[in-house]
Amino acid sequence: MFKNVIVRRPSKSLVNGITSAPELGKPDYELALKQHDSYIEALKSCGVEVTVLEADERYPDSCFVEDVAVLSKNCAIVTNPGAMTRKGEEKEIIDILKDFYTDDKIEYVKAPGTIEGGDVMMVGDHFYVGLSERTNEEGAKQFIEALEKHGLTGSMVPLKEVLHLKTGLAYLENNNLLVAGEFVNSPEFEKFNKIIIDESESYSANCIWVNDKVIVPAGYKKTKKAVEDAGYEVIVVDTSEYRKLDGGLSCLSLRF
Ligand code: CIR
Repeated sequence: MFKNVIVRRPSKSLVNGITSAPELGKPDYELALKQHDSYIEALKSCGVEVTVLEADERYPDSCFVEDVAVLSKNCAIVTNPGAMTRKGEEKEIIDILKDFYTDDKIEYVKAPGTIEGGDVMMVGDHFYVGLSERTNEEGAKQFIEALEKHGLTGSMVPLKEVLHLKTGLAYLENNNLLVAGEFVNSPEFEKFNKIIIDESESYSANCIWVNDKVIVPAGYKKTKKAVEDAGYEVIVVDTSEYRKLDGGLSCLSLRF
C-alpha cells in the first residue's frame, strides 16, 4: 500500500515541454492546472497523503515528477534524466526526499549513466528497467546496483517504440499487468495475468494502481471496462493536456 505521493504543479512553461506529437497542439495551461487539481483529489481519495511541490518555471516538463526519482520502501534513487532540457530537474527533488528518507537511503545515478523514472516499473521487490532513448545501459546498471545494495532486484528490458517503459505497461498488483503494443508478446511479461489494451486506446496503458483503486485516463472506455472487469474500482481523470506532451497518469506523481 502507498502512504505518500509527491506531485509538482505544472509551470506556465509547460507549453514548451517536449513532445513527439506536435499535431495535438500546445497544452492549455489553465486546463492543465484544473486537471492537476482533479488528479490530486483522485489520489487523496485513495487514502494517500499528497505533498504538492511548487511549479518550477525553469523546467517545462517538471510536473512529470516521476522521471526524477524512484521511491521504494527500502530506498530512494535520484535519477539522471536523459533529455537535455530535463537535466538538473533531478536536483530539485532531493530536499523533499530528505523528509522521507535518511541520507544513507538515498542513492544517485551519475553520468554517463542516464535513467528516467518512467522507465522503471515496480513489481514487489523487483524493478523492470526499460532501455530507451532516455535510459542507457550504464544508467540501468547503476540503478540496479543501488537497488541490490538495499535488498531489491532489477532487470533490463529493451524498448523499441515507446518513450518510456510505463508508456506501454502498468502493474496493477495481484500479478495483473496492463500491456500495450510492443509488450503484448514480450517474454519478460509472460508470467503475468495480462490485460491487453486495445490498439486504438494505447495511451491508456499508462494507468496507476493506488491502494486497490486504479486511476484511468478519461476517454478510454475499453480500458476502463477491462480494468473494472478485473475487479478494480476505477477513478477516471482527464489528462488531455499532459497527453499533448507524451505524459500521463504515472508521470505526474511519485507514489511510495
Ligand atoms: C518528456 O518528454 O520528458 C515529457 N514531455 C513527458 C514525460 C513523461 N513521463 C513519463 O512517462 N514518466
